Amino acid sequence: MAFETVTVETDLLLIGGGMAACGAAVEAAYWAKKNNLKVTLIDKAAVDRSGAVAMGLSAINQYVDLKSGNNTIKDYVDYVRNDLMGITREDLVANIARHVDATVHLFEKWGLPIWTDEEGNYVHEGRWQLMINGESYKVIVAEAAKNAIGLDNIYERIFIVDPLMKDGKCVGAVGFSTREEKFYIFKAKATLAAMGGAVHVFKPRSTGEGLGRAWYPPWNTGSSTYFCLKAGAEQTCHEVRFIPIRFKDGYGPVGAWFLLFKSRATNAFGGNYMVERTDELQKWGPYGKVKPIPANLRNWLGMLDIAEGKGPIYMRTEEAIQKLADVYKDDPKGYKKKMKELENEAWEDFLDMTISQAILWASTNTAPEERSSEIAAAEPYFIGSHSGASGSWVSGPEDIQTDETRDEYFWGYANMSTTPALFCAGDASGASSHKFSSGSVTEGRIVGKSAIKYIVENPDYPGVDDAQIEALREMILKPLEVFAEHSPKTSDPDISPDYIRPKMFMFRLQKIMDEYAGGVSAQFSTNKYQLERALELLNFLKEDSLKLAAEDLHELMRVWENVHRMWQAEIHVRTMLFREETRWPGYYFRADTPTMVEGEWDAFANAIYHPDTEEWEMKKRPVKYIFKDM
Ligand code: SFD
Ligand code: AMP
Repeated sequence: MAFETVTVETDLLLIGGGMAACGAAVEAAYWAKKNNLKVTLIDKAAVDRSGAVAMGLSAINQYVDLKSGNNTIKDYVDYVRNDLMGITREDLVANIARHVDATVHLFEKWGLPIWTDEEGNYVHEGRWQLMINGESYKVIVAEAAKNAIGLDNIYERIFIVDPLMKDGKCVGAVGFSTREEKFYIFKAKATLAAMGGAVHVFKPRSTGEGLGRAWYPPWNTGSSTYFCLKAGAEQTCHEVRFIPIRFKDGYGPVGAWFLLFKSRATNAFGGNYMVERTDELQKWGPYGKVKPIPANLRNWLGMLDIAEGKGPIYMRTEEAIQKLADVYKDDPKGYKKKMKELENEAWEDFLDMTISQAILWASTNTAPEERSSEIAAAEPYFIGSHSGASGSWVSGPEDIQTDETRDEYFWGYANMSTTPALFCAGDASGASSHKFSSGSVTEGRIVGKSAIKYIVENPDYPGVDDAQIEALREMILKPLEVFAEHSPKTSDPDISPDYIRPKMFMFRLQKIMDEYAGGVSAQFSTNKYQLERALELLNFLKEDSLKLAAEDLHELMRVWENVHRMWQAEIHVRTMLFREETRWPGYYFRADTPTMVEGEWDAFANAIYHPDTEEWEMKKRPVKYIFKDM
C-alpha cells in the first residue's frame, strides 16, 4: 500500500473533539504548561461542528446552581440515582455536580448567550436546566479548546481505530486520515477516549428518504466502547441504553415542551398516560414513587398505550401555548405579544438544536399554536451522558469516597479506566448519567487535570512494539485491498461472494439488533432465547467482518465505524443477558424476567473483554451509596 505512515509523539492524547475532549483540552493546557508537557487532540471530523452538539443545543441540561442555596450536590445525586433506578456511581456524579456550575460560567465568558429574565437571572427550563441561544454552542467550546492547545496540536479528519498497548498499558492510538492516504500512529503517555456513544446499532425508525436521520449524531459509532474493550478496560451499564421520546420523524427535543411550556402528552383518544397509568408505577419499587418520574418509566407508560392500540401519542403544543397566553386574555395587546413570543420560542427550540424538526414542521404546515405534534419512542442509543449509562468503569475522585467505597471505586487517578494510562469522559465513561453537555465538558476538565498528574507521576514512555503497529496497519487498511482485488470480478460491485460492503453490513447488524435485542420492531422487548440467537448471528457477522471491503477512504471509515458498532452491539447483548431482571422497562423489557429483582440485582453489570484470549468476562459490582439516606 502506498500509504504514508505519520508518527506523532505527545504526552497527553485526547481522542475525540466533542464536549468532553474540548473540556479536557482547556484544562490540560493549563496544567501541561506548568509541567512543560504536550497535549494533542484528534477528531474524525472538524472540531467546530463535530459530535452531538454539531447542530447546537437549546438548553444546558446540567446546572446545579449551588450558589443559590436552593440545591445541593446531594439533591443532584438523588435525582440521578432515582432516574437510573438506583444503579449509579454516586462518587462520579457528585464529582461532576460540584464543578459543573464553574464550567457553565466559562461558557458564558466564552460568549455563549444564556437566557436571562428582567432581573438578569438565568431562565430555567426545569430545576437543573438553563435555556440558551445555542446554535453556535459547539463552535464556542471548540474555539476555547483551540486557543488552549493551539491549532498545531489538533488533528482533524483522522479516524482512530485501535489503541496501542504495551504490557497492559495504553500507550496511544492508531488510525487513518479520511482525506489523504496516511496511516497515523499517536504515541502518548496518557490517553483520553472521548469518542462519544453510538447510534445506528439498532435499525432506525427513519428509513428510505429519511435514512440517516436519528436523534443521536450519526458520526458517533461506538468507537469509545470498541477502543476501551480492545484496551482491556472494564465496561459498565452497557445494558442501560437510552430511548428518548422525541417529536416523531424529525427527533425534535421534548424537554422544553414538558418543562418550560408545561405541556401534556396525550394518546389519540385524549387520555393522559401519566395520569391514567399511575398504578403501573407501583410495580417498580421505590423508583415508581419518586419525582420526577424516571425517564424510562415515563417512556414505559406511553409504550403501554401504544401496545394497547391507543397511538399516536401527541404533544399538546396548542393547548400548552394557549394556557400560557391565557394569563393575558383580558389584555389583547399583551396576549398578542405573548403568543408571538411563545411561537418564536417554540421554533427556536428546534432551530437551535434539531433543525430538521423545524423543517418537518414547515413542510407539513404544522403551526404548534394550532395543532399537536406526534411524539414517539426513538430507537435505542448508547449515551453515557444523558439518561443512559453505558461506558467505561472509571476511578472516582479520592476525596468523595467513604471507607465503604474507597477500595471499590478509587484507584489513583480520577476517571482513569481499569487500563493504566487510559482515561474516559462524557459518553465514554459509564454509570454517571445526566451530565449532558455541561457535565461532559466538566468531566473532560477533571480528566485534563488528573491525566496530567498521572503523566507527571509516571513520566517514562514504556515504548511500543513495531510488530504490533505493523499488524494494526495491515488490518486497518485491508478492506481497501479486498475491494481492489475482488470488485473487478463482479458485474455489480455491491454484490460479491468475496466481500461485503459496510452499508450492507450495517443493515444486517441493525436487523439482528432490532428483531432479537429489543428494537422498535420488537416493541423494545426481548428475552434470553432471543438474546442468545442475537449472539449467534452476531458471531456470523463477526466472521464476515474480516471480508469488509472499501472502495475509498470514506468507505474505509464506514468499515471501521461498523466494526465498532458491532462490538457495541455485542457487549449490549451480553450485558442484557447477564442481568436477569427487568429494571428499566421503558428502555427494554426482558419478557422472561419481567420484574425488578431488588437486592440481588441492585448491582452494576460489568463486562471485560480479554484481548489476549479473546474471551469475555461478566461480573457484578456492588452499588455502594455515599449520599443516599439509609
Ligand atoms: O435536550 C471520533 N445533549 C444535550 N445536552 C445538554 O446539555 N442540553 C441539550 O439540550 C442536549 N440535548 C441533546 C444532547 C445530545 C444529543 C445527541 C441531542 C440533543 C440530539 C447531550 C450532549 O450533547 C452530550 O452529553 C455531549 O455532547 C457528550 O459529549 P462527548 O464529548 O462525550 O460526545 P460528543 O460531543 O458527541 O463528541 C464525540 C467526538 O468524538 C469524535 N469521534 N474521533 C476520532 N476517531 C473516532 N473513531 C471517533 N468517533 C467519534 C466525534 O467526531 C466527536 O468530536 S437534549 O435533546 O437532551
Ligand atoms: P430532553 O429534551 O428529553 O432531552 O430533556 C431535556 C431535559 O429535561 C433532560 O434533563 C430531561 O431529563 C428533562 N426532562 C424531559 N422531559 C421531562 C419530564 N417530563 N419530566 C422531567 N424531566 C424531563
